[in-house]
Amino acid sequence: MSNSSSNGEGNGLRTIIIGAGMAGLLAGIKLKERGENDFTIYEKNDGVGGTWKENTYPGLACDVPAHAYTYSFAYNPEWSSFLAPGPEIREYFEDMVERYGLENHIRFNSEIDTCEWRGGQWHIRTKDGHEDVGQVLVAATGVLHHPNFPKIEGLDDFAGPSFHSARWDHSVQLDGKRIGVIGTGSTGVQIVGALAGRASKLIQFQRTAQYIMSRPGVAYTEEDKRAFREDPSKIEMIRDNPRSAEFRNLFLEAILKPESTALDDLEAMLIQNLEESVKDPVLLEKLRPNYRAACKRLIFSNNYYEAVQHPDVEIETGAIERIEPEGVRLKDGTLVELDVLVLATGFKADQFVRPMTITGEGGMDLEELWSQTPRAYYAVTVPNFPNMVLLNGPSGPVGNFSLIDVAEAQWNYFDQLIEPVRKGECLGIAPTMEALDAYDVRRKEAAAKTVWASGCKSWYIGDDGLPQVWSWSMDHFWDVMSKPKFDDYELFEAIAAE
Ligand code: NA7
Repeated sequence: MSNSSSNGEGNGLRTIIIGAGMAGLLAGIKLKERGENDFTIYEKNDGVGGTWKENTYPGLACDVPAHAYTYSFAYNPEWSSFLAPGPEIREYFEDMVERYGLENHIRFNSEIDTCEWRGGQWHIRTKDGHEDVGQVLVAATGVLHHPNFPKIEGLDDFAGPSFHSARWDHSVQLDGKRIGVIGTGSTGVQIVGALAGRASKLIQFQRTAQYIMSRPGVAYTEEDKRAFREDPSKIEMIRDNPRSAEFRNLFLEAILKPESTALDDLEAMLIQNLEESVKDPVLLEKLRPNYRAACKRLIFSNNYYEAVQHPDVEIETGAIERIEPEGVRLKDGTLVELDVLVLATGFKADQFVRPMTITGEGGMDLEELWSQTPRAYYAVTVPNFPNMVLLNGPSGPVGNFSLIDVAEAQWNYFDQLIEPVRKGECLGIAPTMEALDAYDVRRKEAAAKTVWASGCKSWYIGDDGLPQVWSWSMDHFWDVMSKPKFDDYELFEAIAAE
């Protein structure tokens, strides 16, 4: 077995990190900060950035304010606007690689196939046969990276170019074309916002109307950037902005207590945005959602309602029957003729580390443990999978918050959790099954009460019909992540004291 990726400089544990997106790079930076250099980040793509590398569609932007979607230890005064465009975020992560000297730790074009806990170590193997061994496994694979191709008959029959939003084909000429976009999630909304006026006809196929929250896309001037450079407290003001905090609290209350007036208030705010923005009464009714606000992930946009009122843009609410070479055939028999077809149909959000095969203590297969639905103790660790952490894993807070803050808190938790292994008190540490089961009971109980479970379809809902996301307050999350409860953990192969 080759262990060629080992940098051999470590004084601690060897760590294998899966994924060079936001969370995987974070793990690398944090290890370096501790003076631990014995780690390798395996990345299936040929560059860093994860979702910000894979998604390149027109209009791609983060809906969390740029200064909040930034590592807490690496502010970026240079963000071009309040909401950063996707390519800029990818560049930020590329800069982080350089700034923290991660280049030699990343193995690109290396997709891990299997991870096996054997003899107190994680043995991994990539698709191209490379093998490696380490004591710690960091699964930073992201949540939304397996494109969901809709089950629509004839999808392959379309004569023109057709692609998923996360696999944008930049060789395709868009200007002056008849473009169809299936889907009205954040992605479909951003694409339509960007393409309105460029296509000769832009038709968005809407199965479900969305609530849209307006959010200004203010561009920062050179003066703003200088101020951010000179006075980081200006950045902090955006991160802790009391007005956003006020909205966050209203939003959280609405999610966690759908019977509260907070949800009515939120809904009223969103409907007001719709009614004030859209003039044509027919279009307005097409865009009026028929479910509770925030049941689906809230969409932030400053240009969507303007875009859908562009004379060349159309919202098609007729159900799709099938795709034909010339375009989309609706159930009522109408053929919507198209030159380009974009599938903004989302992701398989229940995949996490799949399709890797991960085998834990005693040959336990993660797939088996997850046969009903992906589970992890407080979203981070899994019984019988020692020294393994999931960053932004199942049941974590993924809804409308900065996932960077979430990953940083999860890393801080794991960093403390792994201490007994670092000290040589044991070879491995993992939560007990009882602890996971008890957590799951609490989680399901809380999840069933949230607005996410109020009857709409969304990527938050798991196979068990319940939301797969953090269903308590964020304060509870920060609190739980601040310190591991070691009583809920078991140690593997403890080394007897001399
Ligand atoms: P989403 O939010 O999962 O949206 C997918 C969209 O695709 C949604 O409007 C779906 O309609 C639609 N869809 C999916 N399958 C079909 C079929 N078969 N027919 C018609 N319409 C379909 O994915 P996004 O990529 O937009 O956003 C994902 C996350 O990325 C987002 O929340 C941010 O966190 C960033 P539906 O609403 O189910 O009726």
